[in-house]
Amino acid sequence: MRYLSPVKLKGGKETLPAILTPNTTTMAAASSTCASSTLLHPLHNNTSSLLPSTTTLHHRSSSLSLLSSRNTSPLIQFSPKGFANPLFVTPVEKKKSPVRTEAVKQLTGFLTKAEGFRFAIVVARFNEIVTRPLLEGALDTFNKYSVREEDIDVFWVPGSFEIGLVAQKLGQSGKYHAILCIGAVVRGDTTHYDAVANTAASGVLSAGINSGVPCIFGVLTCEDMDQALNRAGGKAGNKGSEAALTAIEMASLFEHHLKA
Ligand code: INI
Repeated sequence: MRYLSPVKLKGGKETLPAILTPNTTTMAAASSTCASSTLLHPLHNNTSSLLPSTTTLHHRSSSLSLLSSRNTSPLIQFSPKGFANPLFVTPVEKKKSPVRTEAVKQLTGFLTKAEGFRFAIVVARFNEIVTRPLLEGALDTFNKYSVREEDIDVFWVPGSFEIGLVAQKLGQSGKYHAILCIGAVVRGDTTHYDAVANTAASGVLSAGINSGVPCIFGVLTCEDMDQALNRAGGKAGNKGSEAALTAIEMASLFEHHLKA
C-alpha cells in the first residue's frame, strides 16, 4: 500500500510529494499513535542539515519509509537499530511533556574566546608527508580562532606509538589547556598497523584520563596512503584542522564548566 504525503521544504520554496510505503523493518517509535514526526540529525540532535528542517512526516502506517516521488531510494527508513541510517525519526509529542526541562543546564564549550588558551601539539614524524599537512591545518585553525602563536608548542615524536606517553607528560605539566595529538597510521602488510593504531588510540585516551587535561585524537588510521592524504587537506578535508576545533571546544568546556 502507498500513501502520498506532502513534504514541506525549508523556506516553503518547494513541495515534493513523498511516497510512504510500509516497511518490513519497524522501529517501536514508528508505531506510536502520534500523528507527526520530525527528522532529527543523530549527531546534532536538531533538525537535519541533510534534509529540510521543516520536513514533517505524516504517517498512517505503523511501519514506513519516506521516499521522494522523483526517486525511489528511501530518504529515511525506520530501523530497529535507529543509527543504521544517517537520519532517524523521533516522534515529537504534540502535548506538553510532564517533565519540566527549562531549569536543566546545558553546558558546552565555545569556539569563541579561544585567545589565552595554551595548546601543545604532539606530532608523529612517521608518515610525515601526511602529518605535516595535518599539523599545518591545526595551526591554521588555531590562528583563525585567535589562539596566539606563542601559546602553542609543537613536540615531534618518532611515531604514533610514542604519542600517548608524551601527551600524558604534557598534560601533567599543567601548562596547557588541551593537548592535540597528530599521527598517521597506514595499513601495511603486517599486523604492525593494528598494534600501532590501537596503542595510539589507547595512549591518547589514557593521557587525557590520567592527566585530567583534554587530549584530542588527531591520529589518522587509514587503509592506504591515498586515503590518508585525502584526509590531510585533500578531498576529505583536513582532520588536523577538525582536531584543533575539538581542542578549543574541550579547552573551553574545561575552563568554563569543569574547573576543580
Ligand atoms: N608509526 C606511525 O605513526 N604510523 C605507522 O603507520 C607506523 N607503521 O605502520 O609502522 C608507525 N610505526 C612506528 C611506531 O609508531 C613507532 O615509532 C616504532 O614502533 C618505535 O616504537
